[in-house]
Amino acid sequence: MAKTIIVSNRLPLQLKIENKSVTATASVGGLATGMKSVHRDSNGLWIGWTGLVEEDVPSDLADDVFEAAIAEQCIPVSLTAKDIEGFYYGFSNRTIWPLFHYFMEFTEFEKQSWQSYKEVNEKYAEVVLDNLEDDDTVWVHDYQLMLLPQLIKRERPDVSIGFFLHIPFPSYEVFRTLPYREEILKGLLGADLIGFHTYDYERHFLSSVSRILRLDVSFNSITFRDRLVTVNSYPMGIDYEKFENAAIEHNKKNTQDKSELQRRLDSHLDAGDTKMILSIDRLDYTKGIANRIRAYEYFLEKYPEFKEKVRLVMLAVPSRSNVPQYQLLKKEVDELVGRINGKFSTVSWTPIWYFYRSMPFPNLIDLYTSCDVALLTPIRDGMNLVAKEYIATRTDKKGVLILSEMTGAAQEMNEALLINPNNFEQIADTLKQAIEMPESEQVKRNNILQKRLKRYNVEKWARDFMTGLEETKEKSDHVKALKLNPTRQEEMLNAYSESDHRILFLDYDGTLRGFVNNPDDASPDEALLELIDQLQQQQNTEVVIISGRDRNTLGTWWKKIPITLIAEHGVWKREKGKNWEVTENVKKDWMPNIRPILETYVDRTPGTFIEEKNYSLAWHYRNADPELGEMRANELSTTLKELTSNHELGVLDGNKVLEIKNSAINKGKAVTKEIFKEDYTFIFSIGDDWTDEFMFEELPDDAYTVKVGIQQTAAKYYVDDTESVRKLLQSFVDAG
Ligand code: GDG
Repeated sequence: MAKTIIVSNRLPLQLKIENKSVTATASVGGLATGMKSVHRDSNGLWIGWTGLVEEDVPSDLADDVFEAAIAEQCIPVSLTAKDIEGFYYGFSNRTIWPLFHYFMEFTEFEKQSWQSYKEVNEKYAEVVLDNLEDDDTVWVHDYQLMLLPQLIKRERPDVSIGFFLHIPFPSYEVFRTLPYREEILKGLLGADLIGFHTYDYERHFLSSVSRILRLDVSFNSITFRDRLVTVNSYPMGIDYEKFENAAIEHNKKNTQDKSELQRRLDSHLDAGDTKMILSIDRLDYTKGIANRIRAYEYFLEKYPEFKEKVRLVMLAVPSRSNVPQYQLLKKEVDELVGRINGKFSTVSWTPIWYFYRSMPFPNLIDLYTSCDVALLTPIRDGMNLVAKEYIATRTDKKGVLILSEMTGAAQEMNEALLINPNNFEQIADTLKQAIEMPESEQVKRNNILQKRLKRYNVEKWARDFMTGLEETKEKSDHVKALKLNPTRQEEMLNAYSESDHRILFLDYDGTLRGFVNNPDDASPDEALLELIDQLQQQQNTEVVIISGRDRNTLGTWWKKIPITLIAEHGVWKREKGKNWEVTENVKKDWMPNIRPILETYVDRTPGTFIEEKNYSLAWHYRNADPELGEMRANELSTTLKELTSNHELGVLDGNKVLEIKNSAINKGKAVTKEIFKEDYTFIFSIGDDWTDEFMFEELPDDAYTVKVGIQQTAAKYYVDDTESVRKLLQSFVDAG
């Protein structure tokens, strides 16, 4: 049975070695819960690191560690202390983590840790490949494993691979500073589906792919080599029921069943003296903890009436304490808390309660349910699940969430009070607003938030991603079916050899000749002239070059070769051995009206230019900045379509070119006229862009239609590039 393999840096397990025996307990984090249906219910496997380095596992217990993991449907990747230093503390947490969270000043570019990152990704790949069977699906998680998709795809191109990034993907301007940016992007593009928490991260990624790798991006699809990669956003939810139920159970407890922490909290709550403001995060510089404390200080100064009336309950969970910035942050937070408590405390009041530790889940619920306000102020955060968990535990729908707009969660939680974490004035005012917010308003806001969080829970997130991955596979299968593989090519060559009357329609740019920056420089090279000449010399073979180019250029380039030329999508024709003639009676009176519009786009988009043909105008944007070019092309296309709709004019979206021409003219019409003139028994057409689709659609079903490049098409087959086109035509010549 086909299975899903989940891969993440850490396994969802806690392994302990005590008294020469190994015990494994499943951990219950958000990711593990979300993946439960994929992992546990469908015979899945989870591959990752156990948390124990090789040096810490006595050799006689290595098998036991493996067995303990297997019992939980997990397979360990064995890593050394050196691996963890270079790959995890090094490249993952001193390069990628700060850079992707826009902390460029903390980002270190160390060649050795990059080396270790590559080696460890290879180690993961090895374990995945060892466990991979036909039809399995792989879902890779997070920034520690960005090279893994490509490492798997390289060995197993048939396997469907998904990747999800749990942290932000930064803007191109930041990402481009990474020395290994190409490798990282190519590593990720091994996946068939790449998921992000928000549309903004998706947009940043697409922008980097288009600018750095200069690949074609169409909406959310990227053409990478012979594959289509889909990119989409899937905001991660929480295990809503788990938090809601825990809160319900918590609220039912009588005093003796309550935790020690809750009893202490109650003694303050019952006295009704203070409102509690909650803050929970890993102690990480991205979470804006120091800023939060300073903003709280500012609040107490700006609104002194709240002294002794509020308390900040701050849980900071130890994290990555091997990395210097985290050690410095710990020191800074300790000092800030000490200073502020020293400054404001009274005999009966401490403004900040600070816990630097991890708490068991029931205590987390104690905090969530006891605090009137949650103050979460990350400087950057991929999503922030704490915000969602706080809302899920508010069973009476009271409580106010103050949330940084720099978190992914803020995009879905508009009913929270959103703040800029750098604006102390705003945070202080918002704290006041939260404390004074009428209960009816709190209920109204939380009602909406809860409904949404309940619907988009973590299981739905995992399901949506898996469905997206299946759909991506179907989409690329559809395109893959068309690949002109050796068997299909042989069948085509047999038909070619057996035919006594053949016609070949060949598009020029992007088909016979690769694209160059200046279209005037794309004249046929000697090899191409020779190839086409040999082709036209074949018995009973009609060769037609059919292009959007103007007749002068085509005529000059192919002067010496006796073939038929069709120019400007079918307006002009030069039959073999004859002169040019107009085949369609077309108007040109629209040109003076449209040209000025194109000129404004040339002015506003550096690198673009207008090509004026006899019966059409073309705006080329191949040399423009890729994103700006696409954006302007969309804009211009919409404007032109509105303007031209009543004038029998059409706008063709070609390969990096928009062409405005009479809509009655297209390559489909032109080829139809040709094939009806004689009785052909082998019809072939090949082309790369949208304008060639007219040919593919109009030609009879038994015609051999071939698209150059992998895209949705009406053609039957596709080949990868212009080099393959030439090889194919050469095989016609050889077949005779
Ligand atoms: C990364 C991204 C993204 C916290 N303290 C304790 C405890 N927790 C639990 C919370 C919550 C989780 O840890 C923290 O999740 P966050 O989303 O807030 O933050 P990161 O750890 O930075 O996670 C983040 C996430 O991945 C998912 O994609 O949202 O942006 O940075 O679930 O409840 N749990 C227990 N004791 C604690 O003391 N038991």
